[in-house]
Amino acid sequence: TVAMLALGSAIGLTAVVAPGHAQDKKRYTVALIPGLTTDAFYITMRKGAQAAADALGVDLVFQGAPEFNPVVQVPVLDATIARKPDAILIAPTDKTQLVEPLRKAQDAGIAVITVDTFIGSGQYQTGAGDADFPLAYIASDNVLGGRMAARALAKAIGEGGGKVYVSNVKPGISTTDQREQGFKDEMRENFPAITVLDTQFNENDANRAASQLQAVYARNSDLKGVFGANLFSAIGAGNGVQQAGQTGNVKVIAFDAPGSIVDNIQSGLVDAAIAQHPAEIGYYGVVSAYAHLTGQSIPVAIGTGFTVIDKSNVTNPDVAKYVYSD
Ligand code: T6T
Repeated sequence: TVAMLALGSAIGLTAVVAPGHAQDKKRYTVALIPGLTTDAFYITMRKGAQAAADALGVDLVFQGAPEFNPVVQVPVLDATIARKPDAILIAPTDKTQLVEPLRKAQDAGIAVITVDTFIGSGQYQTGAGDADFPLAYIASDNVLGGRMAARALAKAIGEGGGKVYVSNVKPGISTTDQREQGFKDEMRENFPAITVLDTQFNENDANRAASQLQAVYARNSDLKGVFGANLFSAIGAGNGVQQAGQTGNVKVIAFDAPGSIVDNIQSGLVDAAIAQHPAEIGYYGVVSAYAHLTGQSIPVAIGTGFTVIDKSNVTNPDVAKYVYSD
């Protein structure tokens, strides 16, 4: 390099020497902790995260629990903190129960970013409250998603109105709480002829969501529709409608788009699916972590989009690419 610099100045060139060689560059480790491992939504998020990690030369570790539950997620988080990654991307499974466990990561000097779900109010880096310490929140706009589901269900059941309900996971999860809120607000404000019955909570168990559908239908033979507020709620609600022999009669709007959604839309069991863009969430999660670790400032919130999939567009490749990888 010295000889080249000398030669460069001898012939009047300005040598630009990069600070350090590729092999001196620090390799960062980013851990991604999903809500649960066996969920097409998080499997797709992982793919996006891996694509960014490959592009940036980051080591990505994917470690999660088999259920969407803080009781099993917190030990995974503790074990991850003990391995001292440079950053943790996590989908917290509860708005309050993950605050203290995540503070431990922050205290250990690990950069914390939440993906999909948030802790506290989801307003980070404001100096308010005790859960604003994560650096960024990267996710769908779930209130908007709930409103979109309400509009789709209102359209599916037609002008006359009628009874519908939300099949949901459990209270305390930021995403599904916001979807239910957006759904109910939209119905109240814009579709007053539609009655929203009590929410049925299924603990992320599709079988439970299916039996609940049948129980609600048994009590309300005039039930017109159901909004499945996440992947398992929607699959379960759809199965319940099918088992009750009400395919096409009780309309189903699904949040999320696992592979099975294509058949269910084509068969008429599901009217529309609101697909999130989980690969984008994973991709921007890793990019944000890397930017922060290398001294850049990063946006405190990044919103990713939706694609509404229905019979009219399900075979279009520009739409089908948003169906999740199983
Ligand atoms: O809907 C997604 C995710 O956004 C939510 O936070 C939890 O459930 C899913 O993973 C789907 O199962």
